[in-house]
Parts: sequence; structure tokens; C-alpha cells
Amino acid sequence: MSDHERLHSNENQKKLNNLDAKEKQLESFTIDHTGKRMTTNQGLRVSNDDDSLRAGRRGPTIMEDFHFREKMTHFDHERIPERVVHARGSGAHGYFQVYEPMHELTEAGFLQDPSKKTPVFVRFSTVLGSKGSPDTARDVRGFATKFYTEEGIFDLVGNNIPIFFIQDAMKFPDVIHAGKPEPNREIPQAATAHDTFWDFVVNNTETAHMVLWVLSDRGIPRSFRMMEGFGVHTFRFVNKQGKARFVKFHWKPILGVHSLVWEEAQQLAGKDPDYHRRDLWNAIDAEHFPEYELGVQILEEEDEFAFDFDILDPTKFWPEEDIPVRKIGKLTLDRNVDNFFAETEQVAFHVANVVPGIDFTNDPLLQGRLFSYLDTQLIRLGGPNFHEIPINRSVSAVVNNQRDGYHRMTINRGVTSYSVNSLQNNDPKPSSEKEGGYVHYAEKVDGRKIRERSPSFNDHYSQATFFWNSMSEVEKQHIINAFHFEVGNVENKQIRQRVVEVFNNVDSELATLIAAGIGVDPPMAPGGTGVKASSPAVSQMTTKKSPKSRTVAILAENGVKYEEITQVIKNLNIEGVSANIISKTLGFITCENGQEIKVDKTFTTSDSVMYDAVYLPGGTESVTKLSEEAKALQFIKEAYTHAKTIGASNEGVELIADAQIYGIAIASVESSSSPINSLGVITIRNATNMQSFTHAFTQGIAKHRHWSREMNL
Ligand code: HDE
Repeated sequence: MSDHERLHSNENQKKLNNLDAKEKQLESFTIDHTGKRMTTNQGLRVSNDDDSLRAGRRGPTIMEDFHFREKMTHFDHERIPERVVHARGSGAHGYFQVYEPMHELTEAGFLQDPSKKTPVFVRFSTVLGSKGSPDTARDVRGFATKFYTEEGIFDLVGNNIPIFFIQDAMKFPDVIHAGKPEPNREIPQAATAHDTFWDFVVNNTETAHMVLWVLSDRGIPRSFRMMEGFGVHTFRFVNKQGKARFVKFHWKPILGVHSLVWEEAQQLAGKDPDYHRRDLWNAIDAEHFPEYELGVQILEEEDEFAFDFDILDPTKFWPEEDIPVRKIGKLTLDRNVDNFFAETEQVAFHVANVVPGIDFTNDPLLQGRLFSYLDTQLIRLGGPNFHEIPINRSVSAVVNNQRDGYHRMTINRGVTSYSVNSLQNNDPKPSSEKEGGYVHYAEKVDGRKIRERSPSFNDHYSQATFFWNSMSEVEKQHIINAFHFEVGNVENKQIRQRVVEVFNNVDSELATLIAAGIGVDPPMAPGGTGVKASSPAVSQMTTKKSPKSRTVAILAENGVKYEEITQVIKNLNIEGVSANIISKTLGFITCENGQEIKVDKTFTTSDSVMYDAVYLPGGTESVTKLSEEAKALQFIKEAYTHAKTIGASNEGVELIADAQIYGIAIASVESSSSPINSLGVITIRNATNMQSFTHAFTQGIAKHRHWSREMNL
């Protein structure tokens, strides 16, 4: 071993010692080409990887060229079917830690010891679009978490919305067929703004509640790091004494729940279709690790019928005001994948992957999912051994009599692969409950075979009204705008009219406002459900706010004030905000004092929609040049229209007027009693010390958006 190799292997050893159980397992399958020679798949060294073997320099390729054939055959077979839903996704590794032992509620091992870190893999996704579709499409987001626990794998396969479109799994193929591109012309991609989806909605009114959620800002998250996750169904927690309680699972993002605005989402779909994937990757890379608290709502079995909805109905949520969410632990995503295909694409989630202490209920949607997830992997991953793919392997030993099948990896010794056997001592033996064997909760069930829904599932509208009541004026306006876009794209007028009728059952004002933008009549009769209550917890207005990991675009040209720009960047970085310098061309700009600053992006390679805020530093020459640059002015104008924080210092303030967005008086940190005015434009003149300015600017960024601006435009 050379010194270099030894050093390398010591480093590797050190690295290995710090890995968790899952990472160690993955490491043993991980290959690095650095410094290695190329071989065929048979391990034979390759002498030439550029030219096929041919009969004469200008002659035909000959069959004998095994290297060519192997290389091409492998390439020809590189693709697997994309997921039938949730095809577009992004994954990351991390760990979960519980805050305190949960034995009173559940015997799940990974929920007992606060010092224990359970490895996890999370895959976020959109639902309808193909694998290459844009991240920012209006859609539900998947939030699937694989816990590699010592008792086996637990998958929490959730979404960012706490309810679902339908009540019975039987209808899943229908709702998805209706939402996917229409079958004749395969249009539109990753969108529900078309006839078949809305035809389904008006004919299947159990969808009404979910449709409101998807058309709210939840359908266009700012980041995977800024959305909630929900297990959706009612599950069961069971403790060691066998006592069961109903449970709903929540993920609460530490950064709060924040969304894009629709125009921005649409622009991003073209400017950066990988916006969410890039955001997740960059945040982890910059060690702004995404964090979410695991919350549970617990319901005693005796309270099963205490509500005016059925707790088995997945189109209903449990209001947090009635059943508080108890935060029981935290998920941290701290490592990007090494290989997208091997990890994010091949990961296989399954709702049925549970551990002792977690069990199911009779929610008819959940029951159907228990079948679908295993079934779908068989075609997607090519056979029954997909649990042996590294990302899917349990960290607890897998021991059973299942054998053979495509791509079997293990070599099972011994003569028996059946039970009961006497030739091998009847190994492997099942375990009793005490020994950790999974025992299903012994719920009593009794009934006639029947294809019928419980009447307790019949109310399709009350919670939709409840949700609508919970929205702020801005959020309501966004929902109406979304209806105008979505239903406005429906060609069939009858369907558009029926949308108004269906949503009139939710709320008359809502239906009237929808009708006003889609060329049909307002509702004929008064509507609504009479529900007056609301749930502040479902509005995004009261969510957590933080500037951490936000990005600022700094527009600058030659002649910019060096001190201003460097002080602001330094202070922003201290607050966890990163900044990009954007100018007309790449390279360096020369500041007023002759110092050079590197340009990160140009007006051609970037756009305001890629940033959370804009800063316009002073410097007469820089500001004059920018004021003559149409794309720079457009940048500012768009950021303003999208309700983003805009900061400007000294001569930079003039640019705000040049962008002609600002007919209202400019607030200044010195003159205003509150440093941030409600419009989120922070300006300072005659300033040398940028600290108070940056502080006010950062507070503005933390607010995410200044929605009152939308009302004024
Ligand atoms: Fe899924 N769903 N789903 N789903 N789902 C799949 O499984 C299905 C539902 C969810 O990142 C598929 O491996 C049925 C609700 C996520 O790999 C498939 C029904 C919720 C993901 C499937 C539902 C989800 C999937 C496609 C109605 C939130 C992506 C590929 C009964 C609680 C997981 C795959 C990943 C994926 C079936 C409804 C979440 C076909 C039949 C409700 C996050 O098995």
C-alpha cells in the first residue's frame, strides 16, 4: 500500500467510524472510480473505450466486440418505469430523534430513547407530473419517510395536505386518470387545469374539500423545507400493555409553512424546473439542514364517535384546536444522496411497513394502499427482491424462507426453505410478541360483505366550509385566482357551471367569486353549510418566520459602493442568509474604490423568481448603468409584484423609482417608527454603517412576503 493509499484508507476508516448503521450498510455498496482503471462488468481491464472493433479502419463493426455489446446493452436497459404517481421526486438522508420516551402511547422502539438517532431517508415529490416535469407545478407534494429502525423499517408515506381527494381506494385509479394528461393527446403535463380533472371533481363531490386545499397556497410550496407533512389516515399507537389509541401523524417544518405566488411558480417552471430539488440540495450542501418536528394527535378509543365527521374518513382532518398536536421528536436531513438513481429512484416506500406499536385502522383508503405499494414495486423494480436494493435494506437482519426471483442477492445456506422443518431445527423461527414479533391489534370486526359507504362519510362540504372560513383575505384571494386559472382552462362550459354549483354547497360567496372569472352564471340559490367555525392553525399567515437559508439577489455594476455591498453580505451571512451578485456579464465588477467583486449570475442566467429578496446597493455609476438596463428594472419590478422584500441603500433607492413600481412614499429605517413598513421596502440614505439597515432588511426577509402589496397593486 502506498503512503497515499494508506492515508486514504485511514481517512476512510475515520469516516466509517462516524457513520450510522444505515450509512455503514450503504457504504459497503458504494463505489468510487477515483484513481481506478476501467474494466468490463466481468472485471476485465479495457484497452479502448472510444472505438468499436471493426473489420478494417473503415469497415463494419464485428460481433466479437464484447465490450461494445456489453456497454450498449447496458445503456439500452438503463431505464425503469417511472412511478405511476409521484414520479418526480427528490431525496435526502438524515436522522430522527424522539424528545422523550413514548412508552405510554406506543411500544415502537425508535420512539423511546432520546439519545438514539434513527437513520431515515426522505423522498419529496409532486404527484401528477412525469419524472422530468417542473417542481413548481400546482399539485399535492409527497413527503415519504423511511425510518431504518432496529425493529425493521417503518415508512410514513405522507403528503403535505392532511386530507385526500377520495374516500375509497377503489377510486384512486379514477382520480389519477382524470388528473393525468388526457389520454388522446397527452396534454397537459403536471396540471389539473383541464376538462377531465374538473369533470371528475363535479361528479365526485367528496373531492371538494381537498380541491380547496390544493388550490390554496399549499399547492405551490416555496420549498420542500417549508411545508408540512401529514400521514393523512388515522393510524393506531399501541403500547406494551396492548392499549390502543388513534393517532394522526404530522411533520412541522422548523422554518414554517411558506408558498410561492402562482405567477412565480409558473415562471420558475420554465426558468428553473429543478427549483425545489436544487433548493433542497443547496440547503443541505450549505449545512442549512432541513428540520421537521414529528407531531401526533392522539384520540382515545372511547372518543371514536365524538366528532361530527367519521375519523376513518380520509377527506377530513382533526382540527388542532380540538385535538392538539404534541411534538414528540425531530427529523433532520443532513446528507445529500450520492447517486440519484440508486437512492432516490430505487427507494420503495410501503404504507404496510410498520413496527410493533404502530398499527392500521379501517380507513378504506388506507386499506387499499396496503395492497398497492407492494404491488407497484414489483413492476417498477422488476421483481420481488427489491428489498435487497441497498437503499431499501433494513438495518435489522432479514431472515425468512422467501427465496429466488430476479436478481436475488443473498446466498441462503442450508437445505430447508420451508416451515415447519425438522432438518434445520425449524429455523428461522417466528418470535412471540414478547420477543418482538409483530402482532396485529386485535380489533373486533363484524359485518356483512357489502359494497357500500358508511353514511358517516356522506358530508362532503362542512369541513370545506371550515377550511374556507380559516383562510385570511389574501389566502382567499389566492384560492379564487387559482379557480380562475384552473377552471378557466376547462373548455366545456357545462363543467365550469357545475364547478360553481358544487362549490356553492361550500360557500355562496366563494361560488359567486369563482363564477365571476370563468364566464358562467353565479349560483342560482343560496348555498353554504352553515358552518361558522374556523381553524387558525390551517392558515399560513400565523406560521413560523425565519430568514435562515433565504437567498438575496444583489444587483450591481461597475462603480458600486464596496463598503455597502461587503457589509451587507457579511451581516446577511451572519443571519444565515446567502447572497448572489447579479450583473450584466460574468467575471468581476470594479467597485467605486477600485476593489473587484466576483459576479455570481447575470440578468440572462438568473431571474427575480429564483430569489427571496433583492438588494440595491449605492454607487452613482452602478445605479446609472442599472437604470438603463431593462432586465435589471424588470428584476426589481417582478420581485415587488411577487411581494418580496426589497432593500436599497443610498443611490440604490433611486432604482426603486426607476422600476416604476413605487408610487407610494418610500419608508426609511431612520424615519419610520417601525423599521419595516407593511410593504416590505427597506431603504436607507446617507448611510455608512449598514448594520441597522441589514437588520431591518433581514426582518423583512423573515416575513417571507409582504402580502398587503398584492392588495395595493
Ligand atoms: Fe400513494 N402511491 N396512493 N398516496 N403515495 C404511490 O407507490 C396509492 C395516497 C404517496 O416517494 C405509489 O411507490 C393509492 C395518499 C407518496 O416513492 C402507488 C392510494 C397519500 C408516494 C400509490 C394512494 C399518498 C406515493 C406509486 C389511494 C398520502 C410516493 C409509486 C388508496 C398519505 C412515494 C409507489 C415515493 C406513491 C398508491 C393515496 C402518498 C401506486 C392506491 C392518501 C408520498 O403505490
